[in-house]
Amino acid sequence: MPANPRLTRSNAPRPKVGIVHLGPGAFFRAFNAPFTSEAVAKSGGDWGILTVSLRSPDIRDKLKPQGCAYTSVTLAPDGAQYTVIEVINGILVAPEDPRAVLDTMADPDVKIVSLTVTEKGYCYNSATGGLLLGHPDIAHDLAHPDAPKSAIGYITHALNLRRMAGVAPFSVLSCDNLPNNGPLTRAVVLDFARAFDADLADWIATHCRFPATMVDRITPATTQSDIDALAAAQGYVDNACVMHEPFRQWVITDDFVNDDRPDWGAVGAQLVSDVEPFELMKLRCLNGTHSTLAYLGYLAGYETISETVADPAFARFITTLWADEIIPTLPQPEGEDLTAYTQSLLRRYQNPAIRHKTWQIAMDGSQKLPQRLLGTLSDNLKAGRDIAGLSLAVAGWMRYVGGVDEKGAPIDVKDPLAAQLRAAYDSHDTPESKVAALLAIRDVFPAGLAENATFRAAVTGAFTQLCANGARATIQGMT
Ligand code: CS2
Repeated sequence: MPANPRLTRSNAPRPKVGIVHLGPGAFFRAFNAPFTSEAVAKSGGDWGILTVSLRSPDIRDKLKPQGCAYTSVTLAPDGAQYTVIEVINGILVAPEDPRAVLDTMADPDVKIVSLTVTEKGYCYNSATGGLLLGHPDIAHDLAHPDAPKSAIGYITHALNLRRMAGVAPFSVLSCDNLPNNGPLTRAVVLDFARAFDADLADWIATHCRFPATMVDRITPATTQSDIDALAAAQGYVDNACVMHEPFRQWVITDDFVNDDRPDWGAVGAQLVSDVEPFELMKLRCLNGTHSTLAYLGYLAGYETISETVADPAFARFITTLWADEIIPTLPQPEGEDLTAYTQSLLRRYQNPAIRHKTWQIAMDGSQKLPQRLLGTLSDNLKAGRDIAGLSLAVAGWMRYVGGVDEKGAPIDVKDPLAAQLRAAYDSHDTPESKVAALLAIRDVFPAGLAENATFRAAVTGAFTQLCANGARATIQGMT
């Protein structure tokens, strides 16, 4: 049989580049790029995207040979839909040519710099919300304006080039799952700018805009078998394809420099004056239970989220968690019914076509726990509400970062603090002292929460049970 040809880009005219996007990962290709492509198709505008990988050449090597076109595969329980996306005009690998990245970001035609660089890409301290000035990449970037490494370094130095050239700033659009991601990005950029040049900080504070966003589409990492299945279905090879669920939701604060942005509202994005209630809803209901299912599901031996929630005890557990411990902490986002929202989340998790690995979601827990679980816990403690389920989730994370599963096999823990977490876990023998050692890590647990006696007792009790009985029996005992 002849081999399938590689996907190639059509000859359709390309809009000029108006967006630089940092972080060309699967989520960007499944979410931001299709939204922008549809907005351009519907309402026009020079909103081609130049995307930048801050580290690895992998995605560039996959996208470039196909002219940066790729397939967005929508996986519904009853079948797949294929859309070729051609809105990416080019891709740069920052370490290969930092100057080219800065020059593109400084180009007056670029109106927006958006980013999906994951939680750790912001180099921020979750307790203070400020920039980690001692972070090695930040220290490097302050000393090397021509060759930064971090997203924050690129953004601030590119804004400086625009200021020097008398060009208006771009809007900075964070699309990561962080609380108040727009103001948070503004705070770290201003911290960086202040450490570099106080006048630059003033200029950014006055002229730049940092709209907040809530982004949502479940997008597992693409696997070789996804690429093979696409080739079998469509007759071409696309190494940069992305697989995602049908659902998507994008809520954006409508606050851009010169009101310049693609017409995302025409293709379903919600442009609002206050994103925060939507962000809290999504971070706490979706990401909070995603992480809960990731740790406890992994420990119970489940490979994916859909397998985990196919276990009725787990489905009951998160349903109760939503109702008793999460929804009561939330302000009402306009137009949302929170109970219906969580019911539809459970259906999204159940989609068997989405093979979202518990191991993938378990990554970087030290960066995710604060906004996904710990804020919710603190709110419940203040209000005197139940915390049993959320405490079990935190105990699941603790058991997981210990690095050995329930059968005694090693767990490949991916986390910037992995070594520190493992050391804290291993340097103590009893469940009580292991929990105490982990709660003492201030980069994860704020003092007020870590020292709360009710919380300590609940996490210690849950962790002891997990160690004695395993995750599945513990969950079953709770429901
Ligand atoms: C997940 C998210 O990997 C994770 O931590 O919880 O990527 C989740 O799938 C998205 O936020 C859904 O919008």
